[in-house]
Amino acid sequence: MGETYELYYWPGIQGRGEFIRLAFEDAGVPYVDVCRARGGVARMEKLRRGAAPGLAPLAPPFLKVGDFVLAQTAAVLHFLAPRLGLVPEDPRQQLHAHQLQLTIADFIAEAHDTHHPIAVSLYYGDQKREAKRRAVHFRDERLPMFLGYFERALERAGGEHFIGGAHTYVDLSMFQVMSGLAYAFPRRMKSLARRTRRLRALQGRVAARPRIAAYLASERRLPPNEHDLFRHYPELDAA
Ligand SMILES: N[C@@H](CCC(=O)N[C@@H](CS)C(=O)NCC(=O)O)C(=O)O
Repeated sequence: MGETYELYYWPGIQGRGEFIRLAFEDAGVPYVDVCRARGGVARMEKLRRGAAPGLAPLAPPFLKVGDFVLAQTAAVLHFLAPRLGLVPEDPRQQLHAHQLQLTIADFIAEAHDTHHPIAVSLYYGDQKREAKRRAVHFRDERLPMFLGYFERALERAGGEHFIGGAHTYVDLSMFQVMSGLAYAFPRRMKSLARRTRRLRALQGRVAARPRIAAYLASERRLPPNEHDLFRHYPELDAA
């Protein structure tokens, strides 16, 4: 293909776009974060309405390379990773990476639903009571369940990396999940610290990778905020 990689995602939040940004940043491969420039959101909306040939994306993030447009975070990473050197060549390992990324997608959807349990079209303030109820179950049941699964998967893979002893996009994505959870649920994540030793060590190793460290210190890395997927509402957190 050889063309420019264009990433389409909402400006102002890390969101699901961040999983794709981290892959480009870690690989040191140039990409255009289209919506961060003037007129970018309008271009994104045109593509959502079907302006490019072929299948139109339903929701961002999506990637455009030449006239090929691809949506769904996990599918975009599955497509990009071999090109960016972020997954081994073995097709089974690529599918296991994809499986883990899809599980991450399930996990972050549940994290999001703690602050929007009724509808994304409503403000948080309009669903605060339901959010509190939902957050109890997320903190007590779902969060330990997902984190336990990922901690065990990392242990079974040797403790350093999720796939084949190699650094992959799944390691990068897990860094993002752990960072987001630490921001949104600091008290609960602290109480789970002993049960997430390997995941926290992985988070530290990814943050220390030279290109990732440079990215995190740059203006390109947006600060977390309460419009994002991971939001810090103290009333939704508890040890
Ligand atoms: N399963 C999709 C979810 C995409 C998604 O929910 N995108 C959000 C932003 S993070 C959005 O803009 N949704 C618009 C909508 O659902 O109308 C993925 O993983 O990429």
